[in-house]
Amino acid sequence: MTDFFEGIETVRFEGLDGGDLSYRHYDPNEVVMGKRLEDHLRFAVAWWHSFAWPGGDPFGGQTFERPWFGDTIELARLKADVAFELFEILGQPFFCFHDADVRPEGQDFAETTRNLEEIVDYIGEKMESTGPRLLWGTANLFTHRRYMAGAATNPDPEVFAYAAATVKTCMDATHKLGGENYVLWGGREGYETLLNTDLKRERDNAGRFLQMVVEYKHKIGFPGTILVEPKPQEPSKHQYDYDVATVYGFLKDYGLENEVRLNIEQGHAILAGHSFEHEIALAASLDVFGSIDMNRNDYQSGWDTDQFPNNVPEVALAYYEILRAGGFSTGGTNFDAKLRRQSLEPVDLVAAHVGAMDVCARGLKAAAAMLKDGALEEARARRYSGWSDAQVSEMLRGGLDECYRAASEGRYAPSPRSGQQERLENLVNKYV
Ligand code: XUL
Ligand code: CO
Repeated sequence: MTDFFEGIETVRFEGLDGGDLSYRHYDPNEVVMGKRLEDHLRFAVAWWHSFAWPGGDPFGGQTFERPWFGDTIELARLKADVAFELFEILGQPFFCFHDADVRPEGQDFAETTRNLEEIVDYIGEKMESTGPRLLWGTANLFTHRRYMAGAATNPDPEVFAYAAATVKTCMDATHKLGGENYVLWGGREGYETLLNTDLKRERDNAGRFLQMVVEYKHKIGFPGTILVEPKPQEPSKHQYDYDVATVYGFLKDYGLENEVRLNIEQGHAILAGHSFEHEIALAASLDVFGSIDMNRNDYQSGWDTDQFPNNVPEVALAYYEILRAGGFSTGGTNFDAKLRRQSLEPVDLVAAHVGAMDVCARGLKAAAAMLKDGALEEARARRYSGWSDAQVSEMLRGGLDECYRAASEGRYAPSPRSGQQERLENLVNKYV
């Protein structure tokens, strides 16, 4: 036991009148649509933001003073101790990590790998004795200076190889810990300027890299899902995994659309000019939806602010699409969210997650109520009901000539109908 969270009790569901550090909406055992809320939401804490991030911004460095900051195995163990204490306080069923979040960097690849293996064993013991599971593991292929021009898309093949070797060690670690997914976010897989970039080669190299990941997954028998996390820019000016549509085209090009699914993040969707629910709905419709990184971007700032979610109507629409798609299978709700840099106290870390979990629970329950009500789905079905008409398949088969003939004969004389947007929005507001 460390003393980091001293005086902070385990957080419990207390209902609407509950205290500051209680769940007012998230009762893990509440059954919604035949499933416990905990099993619907599958919450995860992100190691990088909660334990590794020092609180810096482009104008200033570290604001957080954590007793585990430093690059030694002993401090990495202390960090893991505190992490598992937070999971216990929150009752979090899952966590996620990058290699660089949990282990110190060594002098060379071999030492770095030994450090990772040592700390993964330690984490494994803690998982066994306390219960939380690994939602996903991933490799940090963007912080170290060797990756400044990308990893899989680096102009230097030695960096490609180093990154691939690192991914192998992270997949091994994820597999060993029983991880349910493995994530690849293309941190610097993009470019700063086209003037020095061979775009076609870089895209092909990224395709081969992902094929190698999938081949290795099958080789070691990793049963989890490989997930790609789209983001349009930041840190690179342009990133190849721009958004769901772009990644889907990429997967098709490299024959991976049945092997890889998507991890969709609210803030990344906003940066790409989409809504979170749009990205989820599109992935679901293409049958590549996997998991979500739940957070909130500031709508004015224009960068990835990674705040904890606090907007129930938005979150409800996201979970509405997830429930329509049948809910999570191996995926879950990972809080890829960080404290504001002035939120110095250990209790701030607890409160941030408590609030976020409550927001998600409210959102999911609202989404389930909207589905149960059925009016939205009925309105959608009514809007497209013309497509079940027999003459429609004839029209589709017949091509332009058939459409011309039918329209000339007056068989198609469309009369515009209301899209009913305001009425549908009113319906949503009934539940959020
Ligand atoms: C960065 C981001 C990452 C990924 C994992 O914007 O979202 O934390 O989720 O590498
Ligand atoms: Co993310």
